[in-house]
Amino acid sequence: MFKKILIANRGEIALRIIQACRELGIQTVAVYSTADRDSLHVTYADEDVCVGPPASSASYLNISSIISAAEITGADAVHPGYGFLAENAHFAEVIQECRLAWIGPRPEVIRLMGDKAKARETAMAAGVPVLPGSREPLSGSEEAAEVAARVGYPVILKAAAGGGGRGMRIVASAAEIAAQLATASDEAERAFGDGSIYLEKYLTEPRHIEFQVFGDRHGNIVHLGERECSIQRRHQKLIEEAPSPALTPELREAMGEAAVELCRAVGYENAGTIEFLLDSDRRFYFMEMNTRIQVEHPVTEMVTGIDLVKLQIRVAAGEPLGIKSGLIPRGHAIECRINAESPETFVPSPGRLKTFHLPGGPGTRVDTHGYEDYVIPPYYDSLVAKLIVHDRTRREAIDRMSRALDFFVVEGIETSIPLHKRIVRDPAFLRGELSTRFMERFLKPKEPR
Ligand code: MV4
Repeated sequence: MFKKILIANRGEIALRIIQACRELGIQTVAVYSTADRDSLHVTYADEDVCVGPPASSASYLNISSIISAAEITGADAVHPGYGFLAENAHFAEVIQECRLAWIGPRPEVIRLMGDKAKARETAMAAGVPVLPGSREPLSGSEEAAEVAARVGYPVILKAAAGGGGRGMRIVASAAEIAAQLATASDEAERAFGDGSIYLEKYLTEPRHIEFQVFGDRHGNIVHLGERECSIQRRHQKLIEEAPSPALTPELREAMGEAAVELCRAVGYENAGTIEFLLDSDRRFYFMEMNTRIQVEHPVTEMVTGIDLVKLQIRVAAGEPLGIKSGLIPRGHAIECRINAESPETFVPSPGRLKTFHLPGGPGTRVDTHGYEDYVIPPYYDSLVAKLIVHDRTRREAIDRMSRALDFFVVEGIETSIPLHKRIVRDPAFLRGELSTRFMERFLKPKEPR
C-alpha cells in the first residue's frame, strides 16, 4: 500500500480524499494556491505545499509545480480528484515517468476516451448501442448532409475534443447543416486546437443516466449501478439520484452489462463513468465516458455501502476489486449540489460564510470544505457543499432532503439552497418525470393567475 499520497486538487474533494487516506493509514500532502491558504484541505493534510498564485493555470494546473511538490515531500502516489488535471493524459504520463503511482486509469485510456469520436467508435466496436450517426469525424459539409439525411433531422454536431456539453450544435434542417458545421468546427479549433466534428441523431428529451464502473489490474471489471443526472442547467448538474426512477432491474442489467463490455474492450482500470442517454421508449445509447471519480459519487456510495475513494486507492496499489456486478441498490439516495451562486440568476456569489450550519441526523451526509468565516475565493468553481440523503424509498429520501435543506443555514453569500427547496417539492420531480429538459421547463416563467 502507498505511504504518502499527494492530492492534486482543492475543495471538498481534496478533503474527501484526505478522509479516505486517514482510514487507510496513508499520509497526505495537500497542494494549494495562495488564494487557498486558509482552506481545510491544507489544515487537515499532514503536509502542504504552495504550488502557485490564485489562477488555476498557474497552480492547480501547473504540472511542474505539482510534480516538484510530490518530489520534495516524498509522496509515492497522486490522486487527481475531479476537474483540474484529472483527465489530462499527459499529466498521468508525467506522474508515472517520475515513478509515482497514478490513482486513475492508464494514460492511453484517458486519451482514447477524451476523444469523444474515438470513444463512440470504440463503443460501436464493442457492441454497445450508440445513436445513429457518423462513424468517424466528418470529412466536410457534403458528408454531414449525407449522414444527416440518412439518420433524419434533428441532428447534433459534437466536437471530438469537447465533451460535457462543450462545442455542440443542434441542427434542425438540411438548410442549416453546412453553416453549422463550419461554425462548430471553427469554434472547436479555437477552443481545443482540434476542429474534428462528428454527428449523431438528436434526441429531444432524453434522460441522462450514467453507470459507475470500476476495474482492477487483474482484469476484473464491475458496474455499481446507475445515477440519474437529468436535473442540470447549462451542463452543470444540480441534483443526482440513485437508483434512477426510470430503470427496471432488467434494464439496469442490460445497461450495466454494456458499460462493463466497453470497459473490457479498453482494459479499464480504476473508477470511471459511462454516460448514456435513455429515450422515452427506454432505449439506451452510449454518449461519453468519464475517466475519473465524479462529483456525484456519494449517491452510489450510499446505495452500495462501498467507499469509492478508498477503492480507487486500493486498486491503484494493485489490490483486487473483491466485489461483483449486479449489486441491488439498497434504498434511495439523492444529492443536491449547493453552489455559491444566486438561485435566480446563477451568477457566482463568492465571499465570507458568516453563518454555516449543517444539517445532520440519520441518512444525512454533507461533503463540504466550508466553515464559519471561510472566504470562498472567486477563482474556482462555485460548489460549496454536497448534501446527500439516503432513505428506504425515493419519496422518503426526497422528504428527508426537503427537511435537510431547511436545516442548512448559510449567511453571507447567496446559494442554490432556495432553488433546491423548490425543486424537491415540484410535482413532476416527485413523480420522477425527469429529462434533460427538466430545468428549462421548471425555470420557464409561469402564467400569471
Ligand atoms: C446529446 C443529446 C441529445 N442527442 N446527444 C450534453 C452533454 C454532452 N455530454 C452531450 N449532451 C447531449 N448529447 C444526442 N445525440 C442531448 C445532450 C444534452 C444533455 C445531455 C445530458 C444532460 C443534459 C443535457 C442537456 C442538454 C443536451
